[in-house]
Amino acid sequence: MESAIKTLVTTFLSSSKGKENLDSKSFQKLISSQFGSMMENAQDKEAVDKVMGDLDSNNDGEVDFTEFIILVGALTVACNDFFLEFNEKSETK
Ligand SMILES: [Ca+2]
Repeated sequence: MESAIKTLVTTFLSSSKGKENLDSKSFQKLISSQFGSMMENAQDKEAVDKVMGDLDSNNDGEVDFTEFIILVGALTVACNDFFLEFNEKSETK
């Protein structure tokens, strides 16, 4: 878990080039490079802009680390649900 947290922080900081916020271009780059297999529309700029708008809770047009973690949390929950469902299906076989 510690290494997962370290990866989150370093990935965010390398995408933001050490800044506290990701602008829309950096956010799109991070999403398509890191979540390409999890998010269907990772290459679609409009779809990514919508996700970014939903995350940007303080409406400053950028995504800070706290806002970014909400997305990671939501994707982690979705991933967990998928595996739980998968296990249930394989157990009933
Ligand atoms: Ca923001």
